[in-house]
Amino acid sequence: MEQTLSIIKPDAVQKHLIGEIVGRFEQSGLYPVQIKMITFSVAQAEAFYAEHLGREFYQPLIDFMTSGPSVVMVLEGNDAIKRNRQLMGVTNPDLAEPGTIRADYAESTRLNCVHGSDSAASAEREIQFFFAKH
Ligand code: IDP
Repeated sequence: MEQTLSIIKPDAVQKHLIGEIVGRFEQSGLYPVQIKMITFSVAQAEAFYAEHLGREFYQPLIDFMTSGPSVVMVLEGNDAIKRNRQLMGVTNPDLAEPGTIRADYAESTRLNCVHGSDSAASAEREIQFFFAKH
């Protein structure tokens, strides 16, 4: 069993896609084991996306991620990191495989519905970021 961090971003929450997206995960054997709804603060968004500081899309990304509530969850399942990325599709929805979340629902490379950890190291860091034990 492996764990990964998934975010349903503000665009997808606004479009009432929480149930649809969580349903796809569950039907694929990726089960939420922790879940919460948060509105990112600017500080949280900047820290979460620190690796993109300086890129031209960084500030619009921070504005987008702080624009409304997101659903943050830990998904558990076999090969969860890679399989979540497959279900999501690639960053640009025009290039995403048909049937992926981004191909079906994302309206742009920025407003692309979901986040998923891209490696074991990222998954560990990102799960800790949102679900640190106190
Ligand atoms: P990922 O979410 O597919 O892992 P990253 O390269 O880590 O993609 O980028 C993080 C997020 O930043 C993307 O999901 C998207 O919302 C936004 N983003 C990335 N590249 C661009 C871009 O070229 N234009 C606009 N937004 C972008």
